[in-house]
Amino acid sequence: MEQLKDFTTIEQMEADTAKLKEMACAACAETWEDRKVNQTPQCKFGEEGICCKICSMGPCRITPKASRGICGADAHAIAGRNYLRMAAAGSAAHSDHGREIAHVLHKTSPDGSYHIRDEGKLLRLAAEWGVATEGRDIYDVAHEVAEVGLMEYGKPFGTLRFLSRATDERKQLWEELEIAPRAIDREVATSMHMTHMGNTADADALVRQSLRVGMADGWGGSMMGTEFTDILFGTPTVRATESNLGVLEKEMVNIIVHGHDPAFSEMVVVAAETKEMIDYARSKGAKGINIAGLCCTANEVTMRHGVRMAGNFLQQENALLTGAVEMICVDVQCIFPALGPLAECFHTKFVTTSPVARIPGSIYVKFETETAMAQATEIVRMAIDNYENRDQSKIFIPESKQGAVVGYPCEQIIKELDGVTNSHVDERGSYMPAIDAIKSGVLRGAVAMVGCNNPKVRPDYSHIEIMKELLRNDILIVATGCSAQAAAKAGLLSKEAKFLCGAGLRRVCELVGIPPVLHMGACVDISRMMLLVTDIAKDWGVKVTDLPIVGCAPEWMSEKAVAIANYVVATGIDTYLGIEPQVKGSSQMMELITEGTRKLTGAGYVINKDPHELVTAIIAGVEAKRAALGI
Ligand code: BF8
Ligand code: SF4
Repeated sequence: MEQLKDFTTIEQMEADTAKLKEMACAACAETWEDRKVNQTPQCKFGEEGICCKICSMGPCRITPKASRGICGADAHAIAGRNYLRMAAAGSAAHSDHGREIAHVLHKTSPDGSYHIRDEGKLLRLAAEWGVATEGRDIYDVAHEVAEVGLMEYGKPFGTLRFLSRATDERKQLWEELEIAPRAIDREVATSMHMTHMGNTADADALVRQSLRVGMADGWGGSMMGTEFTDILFGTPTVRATESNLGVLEKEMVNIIVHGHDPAFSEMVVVAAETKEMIDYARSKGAKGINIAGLCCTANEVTMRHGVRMAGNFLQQENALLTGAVEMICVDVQCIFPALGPLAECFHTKFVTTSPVARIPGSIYVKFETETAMAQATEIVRMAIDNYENRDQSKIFIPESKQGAVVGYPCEQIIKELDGVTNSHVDERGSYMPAIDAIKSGVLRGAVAMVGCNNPKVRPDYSHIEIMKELLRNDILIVATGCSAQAAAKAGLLSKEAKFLCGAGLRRVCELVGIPPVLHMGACVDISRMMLLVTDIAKDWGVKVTDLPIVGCAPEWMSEKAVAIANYVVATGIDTYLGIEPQVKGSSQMMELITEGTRKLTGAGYVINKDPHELVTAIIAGVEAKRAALGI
């Protein structure tokens, strides 16, 4: 008899947090919940995007009696410039992460810390970029591919190479709109230039540049980050893992890797698996070493090693509050500076590794590619040495955890589909089985669930509620980032989640042998989603904008999310947001990001703070696309 699995509910997750909060009070520690109270009410001008401090004549704020800043900039110019700066910062962050990975690829060698794991992918990319491979050493090819990739950041002429992967319709449109991104750094610099005092004050032009700088990320830096990470550490394949704080082990040395760039965490994982380190941990009275991940670093290492996920963004403090973490080792992005003072309330060692993310209260170990493995081993040793400093009275590890199946990049999705129908038509394979399922109505469509969680709303609630409703309505989900981890915590990445699905989606899951929410990776891997949608459109023979496929970021918070939302919309995919972009003080900006871009790219934002209303809008949007296709 089939049984409904015991899925962790949001209430159970909140009960765990409440108990951990008690531990925090006992340890005199402060968490984001306390700081949120201190920050309430939040600044209205900031919230509406109508505070400007880009020159020292300001700050200027738009009010009923002051409709312009001192220079004459109005609400539309101010909100538009702030918005573009967010997109530019987000693009810069993702793309700089991609650049770091390119440098690691450039340093690979047979006897170094970093090797080529996916030769096939490297050779395919070399062919795509016209890099000679015949009779050459694979490492020579890798170094040249890395150099060509690095040139994408600063080349003086032309547009980005990866744009050639898009549909002809998109390529032509981007050229016509003059939003095809040139060199990645150039789009970031141009955005900063445009928003300097005394430059663009026209909201429409600012939104167009937001699309362009966003695409420099999605079809540039992020895509490169994804491709090069696959080449270095292997293209992910399906793996079983677990998620939530219950993955921390009472009798093992717990090391958490947190951030985004997997170059160093990969080494930490490898070092922790060596006999030398395991023996050392045992000699200190631990049963072994337990590596767990947070945020997108977790997504990266879970897809390639099955490393378990301790949780997503707003769970980073909770992890330390368990009192059972010997070390939290971070790289870049989404790291609370609060971890410094918080770690001091416990025995936890807080290690920062990147000059890009220096944080007071941490031990700084500057990660170098040449010495990565030796440094990782030292760090693991430091964590083991810290095991004996645990204060047993401060330990509480919640039991909640769920099984998850992860690792569905495009290659894996194709492989699963091929397994069902043998539809392999060319080197890439075909999405026709999925397309047929959508055409017949067995699947109504697909939604890409992405993005952070955010204290502005009940954390994870919107992600989970929206996903469950989509599954009930036979809508397949692909997920990345903290959204994928919210799904994992709620059991939605398990194959048993098919019991939450409508009859059609459940049948597909059973036939193909997949969970109904497919984990595609970290936030840089939203670039995988762009290629997935592009290739589905090509196989189907329709435009991207015609597909019953949309994106949703119900709890987004970061500037990276603004960059992402812009490239998703530029790619022709409607994007449903549960948090309002900070432009409400400008009627023009609100119109431009919802309806204005629709006239340009065929897609725009739909914004609704109520998750139930938002999912109703998503389903209506998917059904409207179906109706327009006549299916
Ligand atoms: O890059 S979803 S909170 S962890 S920004 Fe950060 Fe947001 Fe999480 Fe990954 Ni993406
Ligand atoms: Fe004020 Fe204009 Fe300076 Fe902004 S750029 S701070 S609106 S004077």
